[in-house]
Amino acid sequence: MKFLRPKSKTLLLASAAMALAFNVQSLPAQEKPADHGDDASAAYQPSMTTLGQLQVEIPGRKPGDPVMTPSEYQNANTIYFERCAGCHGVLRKGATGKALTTDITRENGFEYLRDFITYGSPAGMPNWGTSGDLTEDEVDMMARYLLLDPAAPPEFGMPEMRASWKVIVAPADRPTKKMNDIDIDNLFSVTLRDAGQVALIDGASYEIKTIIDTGYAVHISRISASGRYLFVIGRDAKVVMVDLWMETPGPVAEIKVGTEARSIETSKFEGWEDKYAIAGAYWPPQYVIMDGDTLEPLKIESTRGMIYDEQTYHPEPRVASILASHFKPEFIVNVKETGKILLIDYSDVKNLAVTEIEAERFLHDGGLDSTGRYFLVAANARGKVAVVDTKEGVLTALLETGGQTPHPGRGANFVHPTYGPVWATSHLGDDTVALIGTDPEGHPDQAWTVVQQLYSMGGGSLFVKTHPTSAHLYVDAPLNPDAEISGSVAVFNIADMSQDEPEFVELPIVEWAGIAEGQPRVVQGEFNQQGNEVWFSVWNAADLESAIVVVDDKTLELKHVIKDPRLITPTGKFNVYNTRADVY
Ligand code: DHE
Repeated sequence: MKFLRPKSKTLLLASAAMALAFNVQSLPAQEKPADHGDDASAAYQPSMTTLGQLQVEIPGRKPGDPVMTPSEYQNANTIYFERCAGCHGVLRKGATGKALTTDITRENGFEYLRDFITYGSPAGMPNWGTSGDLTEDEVDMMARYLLLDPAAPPEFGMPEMRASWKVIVAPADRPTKKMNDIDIDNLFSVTLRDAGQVALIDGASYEIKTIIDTGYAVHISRISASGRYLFVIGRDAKVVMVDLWMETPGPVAEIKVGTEARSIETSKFEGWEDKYAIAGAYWPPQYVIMDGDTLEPLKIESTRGMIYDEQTYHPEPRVASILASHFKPEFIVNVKETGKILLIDYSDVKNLAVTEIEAERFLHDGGLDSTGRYFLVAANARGKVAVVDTKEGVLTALLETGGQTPHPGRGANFVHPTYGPVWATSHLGDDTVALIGTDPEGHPDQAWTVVQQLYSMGGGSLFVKTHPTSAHLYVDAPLNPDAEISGSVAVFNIADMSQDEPEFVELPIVEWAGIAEGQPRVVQGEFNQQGNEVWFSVWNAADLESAIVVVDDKTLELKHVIKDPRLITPTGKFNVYNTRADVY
């Protein structure tokens, strides 16, 4: 079943949608002043839940400090890390939001802070009080908390990493050949976010082969170049390494690389396959290169330093996406707050050579073009995409996508009927999809420019997807406040893109899943290895039924629904072959 939906231009989202990224059940009552500018992109900010759980003490008191009990300070600290630190920073020195250090907060005073938290601001601060997200007492407590110095979370260096490091099955005790009959290249590692697990699901039979415990609020999976090892990272910065050759694939090593983290990758350059893994942390701001067989931590590098343009010091620049180059023995590490893209040469870890590329602030997610040579990464809060030539090690372009808050995931590569090879990104803040030319040789006039803007179902999109064999581009919108939109996927026919305003069809994925309870969101398409099926997660609240819906890419019809009580909050899906070979 499919139908057309009228095209809408820009659709800004209510702040309620933001909370849904992390808690799909809660839809706070809205009583917003009309001028608030908080949309989906403003609210799609990291929730530093692991940091919020740390036990903290009130830092040394100063004369005039507000009265606060230790338990109030602890509660306020938890709320700060879950809801505020994503924008205002762990140390309150500011990121996309303003700095909230005590020199500033004390100048403004208690009443100003209380009103600001209650009503929000047109610049993007949510109205925590009037939205019902925080009670009056909580707002009062947060205003007092901000008048006290922040409690700096602990560092996490080599002693802490080594203490957390476990080799569960030593390399010598692992199988010397594949011991199962699983078609590993067509296996999907599926994030079960709130369960802290991944499900390994067979791409042909849809059978759940096994469920593996991983880190808290598990985030993404990446695969070693050979396809043998699967690496999973949780938001608590726990990395779990799984051997897919074992009779039943299971963990062979684990480590914690910090307190908060989001990204993991493995070495892919010829001759260096499976040699190293790298993980990046939000806190402390650092990355670590690890042995690819055991996760032994080898080298930790801090990302603290100067912001690329103003050259002022930033104390906590988070590591966002990491990608392995196919052209050099290098990892491409994107440092959010300083706006630097680091090319880390792992051929000599002892004498580490790092090329530092000035790009743009707030780098987030991205992927390679179809040749694997160019890396395109969104500086999402700046509405831009930076393009790095991984062969030459230079910034090739920095362009505006024309939409609000690009969020490509790894993006989508296809051959446009008019403009040749392009890479696509959708946007969190509006319904546009930007198609960027990626062929400087064959289509020099179009290279690194937005050649076409498509209009999809609405704002709140997180991921686009296609496959080299597919004739379609899929665009989700899980953060859109309209249940019909967040429960569907838009599909553009690539051949139609020669028209000025190509239409799309909308697939009612939640309806196909047959889930009546809750307001599940459809998130992240992922193709099977052959490229004839695309899988979507139907992401419901943790205590409600979720599912994975498999769509036939040729007919755009429902092919299969995977349901199982163990499929709790499925979100990202990583097909082993497509992930290791960067097919997207
Ligand atoms: Fe993600 C990728 C950070 C919330 C699902 N996410 C990424 C990457 C980063 C990131 C830096 C790129 C990793 C890489 O390529 O190395 N994500 C963040 C956040 O900071 C944020 C906004 C808030 C947070 O507190 O974590 C966030 N992410 C989410 C979700 O709520 C999602 C939708 C559901 C979930 O499981 O958590 C989510 N993020 C994903 C997925 C990818 C991802 C599925 C990988 C996409 C791919 O195709 O590779």
